[in-house]
Amino acid sequence: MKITNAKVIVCSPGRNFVTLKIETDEGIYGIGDATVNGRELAVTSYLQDHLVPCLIGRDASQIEDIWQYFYKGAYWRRGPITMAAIAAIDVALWDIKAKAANMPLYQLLGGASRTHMLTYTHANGETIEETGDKVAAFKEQGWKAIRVQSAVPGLPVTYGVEKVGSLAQAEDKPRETLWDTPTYLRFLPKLLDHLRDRFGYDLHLLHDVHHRLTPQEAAGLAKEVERHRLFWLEDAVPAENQESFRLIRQHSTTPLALGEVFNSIHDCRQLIQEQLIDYIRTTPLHAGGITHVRRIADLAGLYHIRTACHGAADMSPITMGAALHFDRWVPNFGIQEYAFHPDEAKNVFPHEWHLKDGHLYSGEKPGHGVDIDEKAAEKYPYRQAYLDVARLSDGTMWSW
Ligand code: GCO
Ligand code: MG
Repeated sequence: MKITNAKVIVCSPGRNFVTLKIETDEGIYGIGDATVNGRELAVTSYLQDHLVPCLIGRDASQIEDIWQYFYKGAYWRRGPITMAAIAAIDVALWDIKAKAANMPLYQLLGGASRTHMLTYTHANGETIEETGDKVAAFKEQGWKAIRVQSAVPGLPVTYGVEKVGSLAQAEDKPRETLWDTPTYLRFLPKLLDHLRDRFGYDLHLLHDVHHRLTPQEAAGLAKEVERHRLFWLEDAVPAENQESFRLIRQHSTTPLALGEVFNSIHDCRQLIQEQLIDYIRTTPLHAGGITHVRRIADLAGLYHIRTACHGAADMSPITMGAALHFDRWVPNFGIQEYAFHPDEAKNVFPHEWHLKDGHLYSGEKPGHGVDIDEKAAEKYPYRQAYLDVARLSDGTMWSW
């Protein structure tokens, strides 16, 4: 089966998405997501200008060889742009292979290990009470796991406490926000105290620190919130330095998750092998597609670490489809994140996966079950948008 055409489609149905569509001489096509939030056009060019010309004419069934060809062949290995571009090709090729086999993708991966996926969503409130009310509403809808974020009093903007699914900022420059660690560290336990008092312990609560603490601060926080029995504390520390998680581990039993910004198994090898984390958040987009995420999951499985695919709304419904087929198969599944795509995105990317009672279902259609309506996509041209940046009150740049 020869690849006859591959095109990159950039659209903004509520937010920006970069899609690769691969066509074959047998009339079967597949699609993959290449979105890197805030850097969309870099990966678009990487695909269009550098990978697509080398893809045409190749045998679509050689997924592994094509992955290695683009990974080793670049010479400049790894990095989010390279790995997202390779992922888009990889996911589109798995889609084609599964459609050609007339099977849902999870069957090709080895068959189902479960029927449906435990999923968490986001309760974000301006106040502790408002966050609690949102948790109550999700609980009512059947959700079993909820990530809780609340505006930190005194800070003008807090990560996560924004309209769900919206573009970060449709502006020509990133918005500058303010961060203050001591205020946050005093505040978070109060939010969790309120939620445990109100809802008890029969509900999974998660929290995302979003890379803002030092290892020593994170160790103190993880120890203090042990009493709240979190499902996890996410991205407590920026993880370029994998060893820094040793300090947190030595002081606390709070489960730790990270990896949404990782793009390779080498970013998490030490974290996994030293058992410094409990959940690995790599997803089949930013970490090199199904082919590479499967390798990470297998390594993690040896060390009792479970998967937890990143599922923010800045990855298209295609990534959610691919992730759900991966989740359906992976033996060491932990949880899946879901942050609701804008309605316009649902029209551009018709999909079979669906939500019921706080769980996601992959669907049974051949392939990954997600399509693109190219006519509908044309109605939503790309808009420049950046993620926020953060500074301390004296102007020092901080991690957002
Ligand atoms: C999460 C993430 C996101 C990221 C976003 C950046 O846990 O879902 O932290 O909210 O901030 O994906 O593009
Ligand atoms: Mg996160």
